[in-house]
Amino acid sequence: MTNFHTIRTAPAAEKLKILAKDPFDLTVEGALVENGRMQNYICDSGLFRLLYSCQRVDDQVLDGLQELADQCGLVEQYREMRRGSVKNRIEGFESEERQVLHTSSRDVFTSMPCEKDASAKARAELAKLQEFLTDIDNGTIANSDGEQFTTMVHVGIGGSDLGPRSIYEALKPFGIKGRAVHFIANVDPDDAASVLDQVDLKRCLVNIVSKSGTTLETLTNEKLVVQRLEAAGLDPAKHCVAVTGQDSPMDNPRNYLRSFYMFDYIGGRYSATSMVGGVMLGFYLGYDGLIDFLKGAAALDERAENTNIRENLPLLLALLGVWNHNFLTYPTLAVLPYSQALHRFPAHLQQCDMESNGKSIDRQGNFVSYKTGPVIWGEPGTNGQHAFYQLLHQGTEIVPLEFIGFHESQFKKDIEVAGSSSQQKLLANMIAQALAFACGKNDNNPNRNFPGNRPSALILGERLTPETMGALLAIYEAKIVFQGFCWNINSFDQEGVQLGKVLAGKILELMKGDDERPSSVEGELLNVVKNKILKACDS
Ligand code: G6Q
Repeated sequence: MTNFHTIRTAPAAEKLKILAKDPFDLTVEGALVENGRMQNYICDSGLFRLLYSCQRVDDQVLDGLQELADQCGLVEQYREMRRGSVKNRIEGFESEERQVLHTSSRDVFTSMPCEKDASAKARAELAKLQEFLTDIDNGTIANSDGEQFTTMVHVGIGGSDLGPRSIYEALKPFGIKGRAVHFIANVDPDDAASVLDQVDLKRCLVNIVSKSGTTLETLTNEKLVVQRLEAAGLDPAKHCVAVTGQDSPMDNPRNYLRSFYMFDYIGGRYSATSMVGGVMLGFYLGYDGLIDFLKGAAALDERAENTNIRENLPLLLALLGVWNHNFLTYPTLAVLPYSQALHRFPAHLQQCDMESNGKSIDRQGNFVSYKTGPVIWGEPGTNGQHAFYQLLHQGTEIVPLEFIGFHESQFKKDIEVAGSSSQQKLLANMIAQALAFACGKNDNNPNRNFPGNRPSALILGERLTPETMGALLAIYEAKIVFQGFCWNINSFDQEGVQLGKVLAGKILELMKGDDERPSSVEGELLNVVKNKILKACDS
């Protein structure tokens, strides 16, 4: 791997620190329109455009961010990643030592697949899936009464749930008529019960998704579903499908109608375009719909290799994020889709971004002396406007914002009320908010004064379809990876979630073995401390 600068060592970072002392003032009259700012500060990625005139940047800052990207070799590292370099590692310490090839699950749709073996494996899984879906469609695969499967219950958690679920929610209007998908993630038995009570198990395929094949929640829920199938007189092996890693404890094709694979070079939170999301989306959208989704992501991956930040949407979004977080020192980022269909997308981004970039040591194992990933949160607009926007407008915390919007609605079922359609009202609100946050409003009444200079970016697409959803997903995946490279952290492991898993396992063991079990949670807590379980996890 080539040695690149990082945000700590890059000369451009020093320049940006100075520029950050006097950032562009959005509240000055005419500031947003001077020098063609509104027209110039647009980055076009084909399926999406990024409008960034409401950021506190000018040409000098953008030049500085370009230098930072060049000095840190952000695009070079992204290219290396797509071609199979071992990016999931911490030098000199035991770590996962893996390639990072989530893009391989869609790069068969690019002009030149990047890593031959991974592309071939992705192609093979897709071919298997296509055959499976055809058999479901033509009734070769059916239930014991010869009836078609109409419903899929997707069982998985974390990366095996959040991405797929948010995409399913986003693409509901594009499903095959008569089909539906339900999700079970939480080990809370009420989650499974509420889903299983509302489906006709006879017509259900159950998709058990776990890369490791060892996740407590998923294995528990699998047992629960299997029990329910058996109780209904159904053969689980004729209803259940598995998506797992090759050779995982779940890799046992005899237990399943079909087994699909994902690979160790695809991290859970980056796995939505692999079979982890693919089986469910293929069932719901049909094979062609799934391919449109993958093509959208692939198109974006290719464009993310452009070294010019003004032409590379995810790279620019990443650098604007670094500017806001590291140089202007804003601690969080809100993603606000003005699209109800994207209501679970912020939850997916929360995982993808915070699990990837919530790190305090660099790729050489040193504690970092600068901020890494921000706290990510968000909700759809306009709903959020009637809730937390008060703090965004007038609170003491400045929160950079990423708005996501579409020109057209998905269902195209819209009416005109008071001279405008609902879609127009939605977009008008988004634009109004961006301008209000940027420009503020002077008022002699301090309680009605809006300080402005609250930066935002608009990510705009034509319509939310399988293809644009794929592109949007890939924009954020690439953004997260670019930021991780800039901060010189490993965005591909998640040691931080391991401790809780180990500890929960030990506490469960303790609960099982204790004849005189405490009758309350407080009692359980005391028991854990007395038994020095936390200490035991040190070793
Ligand atoms: C994602 C994380 C984590 C993982 C879940 C489920 O990057 O590793 O969220 O996806 O813990 O893991 P399994 O797919 O192995 O069940």
